[in-house]
Amino acid sequence: MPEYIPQPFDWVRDQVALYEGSGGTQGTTLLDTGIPVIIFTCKGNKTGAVRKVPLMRVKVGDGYVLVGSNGGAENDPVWVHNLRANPDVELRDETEVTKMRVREVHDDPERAQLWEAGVAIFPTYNEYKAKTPRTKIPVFIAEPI
Ligand code: F42
Repeated sequence: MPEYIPQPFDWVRDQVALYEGSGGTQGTTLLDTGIPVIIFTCKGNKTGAVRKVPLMRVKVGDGYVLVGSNGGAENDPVWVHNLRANPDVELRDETEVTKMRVREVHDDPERAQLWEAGVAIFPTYNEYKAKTPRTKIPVFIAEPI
């Protein structure tokens, strides 16, 4: 079994530990915003390690939108590379853990629809879009296998 390597950021690592450690009953929102969060588990494309990534919970039908905003940073989050290499993930939404396959969505109208679904949950995505020099913030959809 590959080893789990936690994220280097304390607040993220601690959220994953509380969320998963409580079986999805605690630590399920973004800090004190009350906005719900999911965690996906993927495989590191370089280390092969187990990686766990909390993201805002953007549910569309029985799928979830994964937005690579990375706080508006100039570079994509590296989990994007993991998903492009290994699209099979486990997605935890509170107490539910589901095996899902991820696909990147490049083209409108689907991409625009998924982006709007994200902004409806977390308007700050539009601030990140304005802040980042990246031309496109990667958008994926995770769908049950
Ligand atoms: N990030 C978002 O981009 N969007 C969100 O909606 C979002 C919401 C959110 C809610 C709660 C919370 O606690 C965090 C949230 N985040 C959100 C932050 C998110 O969890 C990530 O911290 C952020 O997206 C950055 O992702 P990242 O994959 O770039 O993480 C870095 C910090 C990281 O973990 N780096 C590791 C390291 O050691 O530096 C390497 C991780 C990794 O996957 N390595 C791969 C491997 O093989 O193991 C290689 C990757 C490569 O370089 O190809």
